[in-house]
This record gives sequence, C-alpha cells and structure tokens, in this order.
Amino acid sequence: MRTPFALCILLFACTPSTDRQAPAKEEAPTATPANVSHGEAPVGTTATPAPVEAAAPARSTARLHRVRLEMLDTVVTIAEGVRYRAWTFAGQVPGPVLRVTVGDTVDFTLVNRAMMPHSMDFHAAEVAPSRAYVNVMPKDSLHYRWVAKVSGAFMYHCGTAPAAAHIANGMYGAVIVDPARPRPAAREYVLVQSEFYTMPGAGADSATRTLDWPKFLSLAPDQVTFNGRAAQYASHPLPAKSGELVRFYVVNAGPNRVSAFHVVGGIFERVFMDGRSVPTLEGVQTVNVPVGGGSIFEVRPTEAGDYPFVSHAFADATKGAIGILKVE
Ligand SMILES: [Cu+2]
Repeated sequence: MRTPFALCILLFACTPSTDRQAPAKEEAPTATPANVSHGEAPVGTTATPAPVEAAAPARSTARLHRVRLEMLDTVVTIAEGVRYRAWTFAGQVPGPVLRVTVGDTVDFTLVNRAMMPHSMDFHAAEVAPSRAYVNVMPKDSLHYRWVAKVSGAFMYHCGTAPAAAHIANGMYGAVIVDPARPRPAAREYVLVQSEFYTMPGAGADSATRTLDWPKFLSLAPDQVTFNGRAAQYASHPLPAKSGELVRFYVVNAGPNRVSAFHVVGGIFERVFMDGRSVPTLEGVQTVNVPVGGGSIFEVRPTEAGDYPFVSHAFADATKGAIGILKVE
C-alpha cells in the first residue's frame, strides 16, 4: 500500500535528529559533471606519451630468453603529485613486461639489491615453488629455468611472506605467452591493474607515502591504477585507429580488488581468459579479471572518438582505474 504523502512528511519530520547530524567525512561529489562519458578523470591528448608505456613489447622470435631482474627499493609516482616508497622489480611498478612464445625457455636470474628477502613467482611457469619460488637474501641471487607451456596473460610477483605486503608495495608484473601460431595482427596494450593503500611516511620523509596496513585489511585503497599510476591513460590516452583490432592484455595484480574490465562504447569481440587458446567468451561487455589472473580482450572501435576503459567497479574507476582509448 502506498504511503500517503502527508504521512511521508510527518515521518521525515519525526526522524531523530541524530540521523542528520555531522556529514560523513567523504561526501559524494556535487560538481557539474564533465561533458564526456565517464568523466571521472580529465582527458588529455596523445601528444605526449604516458609516464608508463602501455604498448605491448613486440612478439619475440628468440627461443631462449635470458632474463635478469634486480629487486630494489625506490620511490615511484602512483598518482599526479603522489610519491610512494615502493619495493620493485627493476626499479619500476609494475616490473618489466616479459613476452615469450609457447615452447620458449626462460633462463631467469633474480638479484636482490634491496633490504630484505624477496622472491619471484611466475604464474606462467609450472615448477615446484619449494625449489624456484624461494627467498633470495639481500646481496644474494637465484637462478632457475622454466618453459612456457601455456599461452595467455599472466601475473608474476614476489611471494615472500607476507606476500600481501610485497605485492601491495609494488612487486608484480605481467608475462605474455604467445601461442606458437601468432594471434591476428592488432594494436596491443598491456594493462596491469593494482591498488595502493597509503599513509604518510615516517619522520622527515612524510611526503613520501608508505603502506597503510589497516587500509589494506579493510580493502580501502587510495589509488587503483593501470600500470602503477592513477588515471595516467586518461591524461595521456592510448591511440588507436578506426576499425583497427585493439588487443588488451589485462593482468590484475590486486592485491585485493577484482577488475571488472569494460570498454565504454565497445563490445569485446573475443575474450581469452587466462591461458585459453580459444576464446572463452565472444560478444561480451564486461569481464572480471580475478586478483592474480589475466585475460586477453579484443575490441574493434569503428567510430572516431574517446572510448574510456575502466574497471566497472566504480569506486575503483574513481580512484584511478580508468583510461581512454582515443580512436582516430
Ligand atoms: Cu618481495
């Protein structure tokens, strides 16, 4: 039964005043929205490249890949004007993209130039973790080999306990494993989604932020990023051409938030989840990439314009999991 209008007014008037006391700390935005779909972040031009390259490295023809990664502590920028004291592979967050082909051997050396033990866990490898994914002490190194047997987009990360802290501090990256028969030609981008949970650093270094453990446990990140920097591909859109096949290799490093990957204005022609060599899905709008997972997305925009790509979990898009594919 519908509540009479007068009764509604009465109920509202009788609402205990405690319900309308001091506003919450975080208020929903009330400003006039940008005149662009998904205007969560200002859209720039393609005139200057983004701080972190998103273009995928070229497919390799080498069958043996000698990869040497140094782990070191460094300060990185995770959003415009926001610096973070990170633990890294090769001094960057995410670490370098590694690209190999099914059947290739990765001859891997891990060097620890940081202050504490670290390790490396390749999701693209099938090895005994107790042999390969072991701690490397500071000033020490580790060497092992693995063969890429399954194609797909894979995460790699430090697995040293607490892995939560090592991943939250920036120790992750992506491996692309190509099928032996190459995928169709496309414009290719790699996006590693991840979160940062931050608080001011100690003492004189308060301007550089560090990991906030209670925020981490509460799943309340300050930034959610593609390739380690909030909204960098909105301010520096990724170019594409009308009618061109665009392929996104999306790896979700987390450490906590599922990515609901979506391209506004597009429908994915094909999605290859994890190591699937045949499409898992065709003609889909949004597909979750689980934490610790990766998928390959193919979309073909046919009209010139700006196409936002987001995690459709919109708290995360608001915190930086947003970019623009600029189609010309
Ligand atoms: Cu580590």
